[in-house]
Amino acid sequence: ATLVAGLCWMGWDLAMAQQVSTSATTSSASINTSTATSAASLFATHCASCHGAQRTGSMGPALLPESLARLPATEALRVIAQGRTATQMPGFAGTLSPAEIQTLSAYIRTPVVPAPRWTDDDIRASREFHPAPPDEPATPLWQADPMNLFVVVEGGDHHVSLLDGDRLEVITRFASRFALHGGPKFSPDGRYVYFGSRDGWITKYDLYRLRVVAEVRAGLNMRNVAVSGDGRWVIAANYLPHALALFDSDLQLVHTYDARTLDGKGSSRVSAVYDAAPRKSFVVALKDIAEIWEISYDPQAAPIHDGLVHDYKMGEAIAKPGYLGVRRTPLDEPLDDFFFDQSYRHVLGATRPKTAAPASAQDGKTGLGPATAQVVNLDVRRKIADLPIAGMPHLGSGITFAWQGTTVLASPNLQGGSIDVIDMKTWKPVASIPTPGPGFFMRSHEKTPYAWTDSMMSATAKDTLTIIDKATLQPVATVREPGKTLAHIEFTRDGRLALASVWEMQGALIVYDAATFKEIKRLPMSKPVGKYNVWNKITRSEGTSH
Ligand code: DHE
Repeated sequence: ATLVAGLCWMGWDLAMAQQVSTSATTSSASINTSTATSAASLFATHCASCHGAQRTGSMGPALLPESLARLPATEALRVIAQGRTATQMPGFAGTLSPAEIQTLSAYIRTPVVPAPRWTDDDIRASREFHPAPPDEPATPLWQADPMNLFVVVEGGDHHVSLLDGDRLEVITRFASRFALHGGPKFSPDGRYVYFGSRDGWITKYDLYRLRVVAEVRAGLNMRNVAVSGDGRWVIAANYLPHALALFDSDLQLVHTYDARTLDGKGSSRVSAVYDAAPRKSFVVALKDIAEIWEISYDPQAAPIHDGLVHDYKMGEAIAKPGYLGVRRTPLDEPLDDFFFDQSYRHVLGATRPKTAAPASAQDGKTGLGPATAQVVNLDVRRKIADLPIAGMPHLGSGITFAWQGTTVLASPNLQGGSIDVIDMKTWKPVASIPTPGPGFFMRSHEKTPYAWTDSMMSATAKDTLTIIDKATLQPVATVREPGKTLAHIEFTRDGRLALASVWEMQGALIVYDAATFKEIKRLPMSKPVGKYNVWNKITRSEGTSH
């Protein structure tokens, strides 16, 4: 009963849980029977609600030997005891004894038998499609500027609010899948939005007709989704299985790409996939293989013919050898997180340190090995520069803007309180802007002189947003929500208003005047983790995430 309740709480129905091609039976290869029983019970009590009753992942990652291959045993013990910085993983040192932590650490390295699988057939069987009624008009059910809508993901009770960015009123609010993660992605005309959940669901929602069009489970543990610039393709990056899944715009599976080395011996979690619209391609980072992949959706794509390439044969779907094939660029190390320059010729990527900071060091600079960051040119297909960023850069949240005749990248750092600013011509640092503590997100807009960032990873300054003058690279103001977590900013289409989240269960969206920094309006929301403006997203504004 507890497991069923847990599954339902996680947004799974039982039928769906049974579709997972696995059994919860645990091998006793490395632990004896009675220890296995107590390990399973410890897991069900403390871990299953986030990591899935069958360890196949949900809000937390899958806890299977397959996905923990790169995690040293000592690190697993440390993470269970102390938690993991920059994630939702809490520490259990105060709840569990050292022996229980040892038991859990061994348990998650014990294979689930048979191994969890999520096949193409599982993906296809999971799809639900709700075609439009034949006489449905293609007009919105509401009156508002369709380009100034905001989609607000409310993580507290797993809902999404659709906000009119002019009137600052909620048009509708609907239930989402459990634990959406990453930015939702819009179709090029801004009518449809695609959400991705940590446990693998993609939902296509019609913003005009206010209804779910299609849903599919792309994997068991998913990182993010991307939509092609021509609106024809949707692609999902998975940790489990180690694969990308490519869909048409109505979420019919077209192809899965195994994240494997060319010789087939190594496989990898997929860190993230992004659309590079000007290149008509998807760009893919792999967490365990030192390669970056580019998958062209340009029907005129040049043939792929060097030795590094694995050309996926998709039968009739491949009209030309380069079309929807994988072009591999070898790197020195795998990438966790990356960002494009405005031309999309360069990828700015970071490899996170192998060991995370202890929770107590969140405001400090201790406990971490160095992160490495690099610039890869997608045309010449090699690393062209090292990026001089210390700590734990969060390049995925970076923004670019013009500064003193050049373009700079500004990126938050998950460790230490500063914003790194890099000249994108020379790839050299030009400033390190102090903030009161480490932050996660950064935003600006072409029509505002300021960039806004949070310090949500800081115990003492999580309630403060820092506003930075883009001309002087100096902090000029702060806004605070004392004692609460204040984070994730997005601007209206015209850049006049900045919307920030009070990240609490009884939270709110606060609307600030972007010139005076005065609060204009406050809308109650349930932990509004992120908000996304249709116009800023579909025009790939330099101040927002892509
Ligand atoms: Fe995220 C985006 C990776 C933890 C909230 N996060 C992203 C993206 C990546 C990423 C690759 C870009 C995907 C996209 O938009 O298409 N996130 C990671 C991690 O590796 C990390 C550190 C560890 C993990 O557990 O996955 C991580 N992320 C978190 C959180 O703990 C956050 C704060 C809370 C949560 O809901 O999980 C969180 N991540 C977000 C949000 C975005 C995001 C709100 C979209 C930002 C945007 O403005 O586009």
